Amino acid sequence: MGVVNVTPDSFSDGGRWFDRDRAIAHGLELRAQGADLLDVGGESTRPGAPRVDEDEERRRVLPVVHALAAEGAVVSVDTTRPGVARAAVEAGASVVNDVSGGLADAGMRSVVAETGVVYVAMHWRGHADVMDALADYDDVVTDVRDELARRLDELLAAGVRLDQVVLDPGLGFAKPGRDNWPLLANLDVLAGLGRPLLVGASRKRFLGHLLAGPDGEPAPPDARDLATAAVSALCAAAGAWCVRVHDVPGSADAVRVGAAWLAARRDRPDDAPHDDGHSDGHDDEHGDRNDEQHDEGQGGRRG
Ligand code: PMM
Repeated sequence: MGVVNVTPDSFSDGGRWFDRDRAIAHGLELRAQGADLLDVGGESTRPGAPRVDEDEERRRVLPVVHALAAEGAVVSVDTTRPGVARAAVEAGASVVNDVSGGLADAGMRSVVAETGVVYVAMHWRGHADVMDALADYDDVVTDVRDELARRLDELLAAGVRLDQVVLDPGLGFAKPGRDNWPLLANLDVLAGLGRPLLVGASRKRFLGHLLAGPDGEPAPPDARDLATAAVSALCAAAGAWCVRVHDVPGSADAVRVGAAWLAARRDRPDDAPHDDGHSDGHDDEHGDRNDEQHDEGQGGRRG
């Protein structure tokens, strides 16, 4: 999933695609680079960001959704507002990406049920202006899992079909740096809820802190793309359905690596003999395996 932020103030790409025509061109470029999905958003969710007026959000996203869908792109709308979601679906979006998982406005659930679109329900505890104060967990992995399970129950109770729902741990949302790694390292616990997972690690603060220089200053957002790609590979190897990223080429390749890794694990029969660490001396066999790998690799999932 490639990110198209039609905002003047996102932390990750602050205003670069705020102009409508540039946003559309950027979306098409991300698709050409390998994005299967384009996520169009008109409201920044960076910590502390103020809310955008609904009319302004519509003005930002709807023309971009319409133009990208008209070009044949699969478009997702990143919004917490049911009215914006419905209008975006009418303009051609086939996925609604709601960072609040239906909590910001419960009316979102009926829009999702009525339109039948794919719905990404992210783990969320409050809007950007207050979320940093809501980061209190007993155990972040089980707490996020349990809260996502409640979101799922609420959606089903509102008439949403189970197969419409994708779940997302909401990295960086009411989660300081230390809380993001256990979620990434335990995606299997979230996958236990039985729904596909979307992961949005791209350029986030916790990667900036990880990559801090000797002076302790976090790496800036545009220096976090290689680390983002590493996370994308690991997510794909863990079976994630989608990664949401700003830099598509790196993550598109990374996701292919992770998907090939996962496929190789799944292909191995349970009763295969364990490697005892000794070579059998058949070097040709290794050569054959490498050739197979070079021929394969088109079927992997994309970033
Ligand atoms: N992160 C951001 C915005 N939308 N949507 C989902 N589903 N998951 C995320 O992690 C997520 C999101 C914030 O990043 P941005 O400001 O760079 O778009």
